[in-house]
Amino acid sequence: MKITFIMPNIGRQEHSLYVDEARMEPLSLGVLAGLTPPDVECVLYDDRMEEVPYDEPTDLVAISIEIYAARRAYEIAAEYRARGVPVILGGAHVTLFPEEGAAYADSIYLGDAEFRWAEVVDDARNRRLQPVYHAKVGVAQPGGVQPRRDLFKGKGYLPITLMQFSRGCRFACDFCAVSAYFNKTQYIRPTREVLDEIANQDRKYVFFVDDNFLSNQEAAKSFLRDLIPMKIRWVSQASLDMTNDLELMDLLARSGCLGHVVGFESINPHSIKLMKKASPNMLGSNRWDCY
Ligand code: B12
Ligand code: SF4
Repeated sequence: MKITFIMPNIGRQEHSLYVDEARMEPLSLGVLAGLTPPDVECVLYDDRMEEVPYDEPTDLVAISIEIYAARRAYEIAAEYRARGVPVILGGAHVTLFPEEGAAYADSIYLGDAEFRWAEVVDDARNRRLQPVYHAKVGVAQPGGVQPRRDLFKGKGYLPITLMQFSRGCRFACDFCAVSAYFNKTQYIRPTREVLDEIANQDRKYVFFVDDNFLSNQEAAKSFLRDLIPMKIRWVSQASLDMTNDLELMDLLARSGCLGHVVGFESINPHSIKLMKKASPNMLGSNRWDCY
């Protein structure tokens, strides 16, 4: 059996003025391939980096969708389905808008792949793919499953390794897909599994693609103490309340942190309050502040 994993672009030049050139490895598909039984052949095509070879024989096409690439994903799905190849769609956008995705695929998968992907593969192998798979969300790669990073080789990605220390975030910003997808909860991986994943790849630069690396500051501090001996350089995404804790700031620096993407969203306190960007309880005071 052969599965073709596809990461769609925002659009192709002939259809769209904007083409994503982020050139970062698609971790979701690496994880999916890592969860796939070893007797299944896995190939990966990244529409952002290369042409998708629609006529190459395959038994199942699995596409990961974030909202900005949905239209392009449906175009790709249509090409494969016209050739009689079954298509399954998954990812944050499909999970949050299942009716839309279902109109363009043989099957949709709602939630994190870890929980039911093996069952999907078994169903596809036996030609009994179900129209929808409902799965939970939560801890990444239980048991230390390693993403298939070999599938990224030779495609021209930036030399930085993407991985996760956690998924989700405890905050309730009402514009945020992460808050809706993870229901205002952060799920943290066992430290040993993350350290093993760092050791199993050969780059010095890591992007922890956590939604809010510092959502639980005490857990983050414990992880950072163990990260120091790994001697990597890393970046992530985190909320601004980190600056209240000098011990945390020190551990960030000592563990090799080069910076965080921080969502300020607005400099207008009224706008911040309207979008529930932070609550007085979270701040431990009556102030509404920028997170
Ligand atoms: C890393 C990241 C980026 C990186 C790009 C990474 C890359 N490889 O190119 C950067 C920083 C560049 C980026 C940019 C943007 N991003 Co971004 N990004 C993320 C982030 C934080 C992590 C993605 C990731 O790797 N997750 C790790 C993998 C393992 O998890 P996963 O993708 O959720 O996949 C799991 C499940 O969803 C499921 N699954 C996924 N696909 C499939 C497919 C199948 C078939 C199955 C069965 C299951 C399945 O199983 C997987 C394993 O459990 C997500 C947040 C998030 N939690 O996903 C936002 C997120 C995807 N980004 C988002 C946005 C809006 C953007 C931007 C538009 C922001 C902006 N305004 O510029 C840009 C657009 C980028 C572009 N294409 O031009 C939104 C998308 C909203 C939505 N509803 O889809 C998210 C969800 C963040 C948010 N707070 O809402 N991003
Ligand atoms: S702090 Fe960031 S990740 Fe958390 S809910 Fe708000 S916008 Fe989303």
